[in-house]
Amino acid sequence: MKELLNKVVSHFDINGRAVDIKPHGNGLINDTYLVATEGDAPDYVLQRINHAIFTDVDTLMTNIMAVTSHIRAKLTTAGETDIDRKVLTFVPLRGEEKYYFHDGENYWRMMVFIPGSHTFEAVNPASSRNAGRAFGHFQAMLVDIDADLKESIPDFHNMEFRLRQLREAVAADPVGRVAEVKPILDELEKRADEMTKAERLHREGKLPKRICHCDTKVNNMMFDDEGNILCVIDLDTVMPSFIFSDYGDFLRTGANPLAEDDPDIDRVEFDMDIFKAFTEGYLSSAGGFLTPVEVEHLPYAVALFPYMQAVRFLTDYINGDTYYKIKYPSHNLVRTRNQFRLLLSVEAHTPEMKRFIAEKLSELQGAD
Ligand code: GN1
Ligand code: MG
Repeated sequence: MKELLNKVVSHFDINGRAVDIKPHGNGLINDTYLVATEGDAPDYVLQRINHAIFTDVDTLMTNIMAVTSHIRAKLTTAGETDIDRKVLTFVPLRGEEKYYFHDGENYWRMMVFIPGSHTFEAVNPASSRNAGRAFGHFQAMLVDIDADLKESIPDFHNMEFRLRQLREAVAADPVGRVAEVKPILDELEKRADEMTKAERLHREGKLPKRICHCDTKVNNMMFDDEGNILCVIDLDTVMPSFIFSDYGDFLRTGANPLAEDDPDIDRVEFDMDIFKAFTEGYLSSAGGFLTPVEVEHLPYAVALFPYMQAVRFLTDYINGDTYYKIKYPSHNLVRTRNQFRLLLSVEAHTPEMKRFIAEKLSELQGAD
């Protein structure tokens, strides 16, 4: 493995000589390594792109390069400092304007490691407010991008599609797990109509797609030593989607005091302080471009992501764990139960969320 990693690194146009390569981070999809270099040269992050999931690596890297260069230009125009820590820098291959390497079997890419940056698995109200502002800002900067971004995973956050996949898995029942999960399946089915609302609104021309990050879980964000957000990472899923993707998926992880796979689900409780702080931050930077329909459906987005994730984890469990990395046989079922419990808590807090958003909006409008 070491030899392969060294060989892969040698194809990229990095500064300095790589002296150490070790596994890095907690992603469920790609394999990530930290590449330390000699002397003053920057360190790098090397990733093997999961080609079974991202089947069109060229589209994916084209999206990422379009988005990062657009953001870089925006930050420059706005007179920001320290830009190299606020947007990812990808490394080209030696002698080629190409940003990924195919070794015949696997696809790889490299980016500059941002010094003094950290990821976290949990947030507090202050860092959530920063995160809200950062994701609102991320979407706002991309509102006017004129590159034609494609979906790197078709129908990625399409709830109708995710339910179809679940129903196909149930019908096939390839490893005989359906009987065991019947009660939770029924609960999910009960909510199917309500949860597919976004697709209907879109078909009726009432809800736009915009460029979103689509994987805004807490550990996909880089913070500096003071707890300020530097930038968002894990850009594979940047694509056109409903703004709900980024708003809802952050709260799915940020406002759950437990990890998404913690089996102690009686302790799952949607954290309203995190919700309030994140929403305030988000509205402060995204409020300017959001339409009334988008704002009205923010509480729907908060429920949609635990629901969608429960559907996706359960589908993978029924299919015999072919998508997410697992550590033990019932891992995907434990994740499903955790996410479903979170959904119940979100449902209980929905009236309070609606009141809070209405209040914030009237404050924002009053401030105009
Ligand atoms: C995956 O790659 P990672 O671990 O950040 C997944 C997300 C899920 C998440 C659940 C491409 O994200 O959609 O929300 O796991 N990414 C893909 O933890 O499926
Ligand atoms: Mg990640």
